[in-house]
Amino acid sequence: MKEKIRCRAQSLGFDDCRFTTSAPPETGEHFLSWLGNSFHGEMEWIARERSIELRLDPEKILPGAKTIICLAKSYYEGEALEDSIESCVARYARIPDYHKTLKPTLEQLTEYVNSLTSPAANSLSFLDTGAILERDLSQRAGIGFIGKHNNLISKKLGNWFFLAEILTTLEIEADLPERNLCGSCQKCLDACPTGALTAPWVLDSRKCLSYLTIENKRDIPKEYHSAVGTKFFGCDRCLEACPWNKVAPPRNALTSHISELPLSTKKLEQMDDASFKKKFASSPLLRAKRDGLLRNLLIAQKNGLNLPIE
Ligand code: B12
Ligand code: SF4
Repeated sequence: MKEKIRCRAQSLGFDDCRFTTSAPPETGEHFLSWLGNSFHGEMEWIARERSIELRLDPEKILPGAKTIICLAKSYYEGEALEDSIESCVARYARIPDYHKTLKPTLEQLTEYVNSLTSPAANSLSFLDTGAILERDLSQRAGIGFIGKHNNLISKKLGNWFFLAEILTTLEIEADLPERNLCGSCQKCLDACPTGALTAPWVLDSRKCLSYLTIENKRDIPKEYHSAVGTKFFGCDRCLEACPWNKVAPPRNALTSHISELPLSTKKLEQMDDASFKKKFASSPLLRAKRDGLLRNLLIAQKNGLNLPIE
């Protein structure tokens, strides 16, 4: 059954597929102390009682669950041209929104998993937004190890990949966890321009440019404006610094959609929310909303961003 699922995952375009049990994640205590320190900032959804309860015990999400199928999908598409508009956006956001593009394939795989037994298994799939500690469980399944920058690093993919999971009532033998291979390397911590990585494996979202430019709906505190530089959506500096990326060849052909977006402060100012939603519908940039994107562009522009901004 394991090989069948792996083969189907591969034919659907996933770059890795591994298995773990549905037992609680090992680093629940870390998650609780992260919340206790308010490192989630204003992402209140992650701190709700029910969200915590489910993240600490996947079996509460699906009673009778036995296995978690962990999947990785690379988004590494080679290097963007220096000073191009793509280079000012986090890599994951240069391509159309993975929540939309990966969902149909994840659903196909989930249906396939259910069809393997009679009576059919019961399964639920997750892609970023579910109440599940994706990195933790994926490390236990052996997809990779959690780096000091908090991201999962794979020996074959580097750190440029999305995670997705299928929680299922099927009982499948677990794979071995990956061991941590960071060693004494601290390049990601040194690369962070805001000190958001307050210690290895500890991220204070309130200082993280990914949070400040995407999730945060308020002004970006002045003290971080120069750190934004010209990168107006998300941040990849800690990920770029990881030496494990040297082993990861580009997996996909460049499919950037960024240069087709109306990324002009003037155009954004003239746009109402409905037309913004329409124009940015398939882009991850939608998440920042019109006001957030405009806020970011104005800061980046002050820092020298020289793009089609009229
Ligand atoms: C909230 C969130 C954010 C927040 C908070 C980030 C954070 N570090 O928690 C913000 C907005 C800042 C963010 C940013 C980014 N995110 Co995000 N995010 C999430 C989300 C929705 C939840 C993460 C979470 O639960 N955080 C709480 C913390 C405490 O949990 P954790 O990070 O999983 O940490 C665990 C481990 O670090 C471990 N641990 C802690 N200490 C130690 C110590 C040791 C020794 C060990 C071994 C383990 C260990 O315990 C923790 C708890 O279980 C996940 C999807 C999901 N459902 O999991 C995506 C997710 C983590 N994000 C993702 C991505 C791609 C990003 C960005 C790269 C996007 C960008 N370029 O701008 C950045 C990276 C910033 C960074 N350095 O982490 C991917 C990561 C893929 C990967 N290869 O790891 C995910 C998995 C989404 C996906 N499905 O692909 N994100
Ligand atoms: S994403 Fe940027 S700001 Fe956030 S921890 Fe990494 S380097 Fe620091």
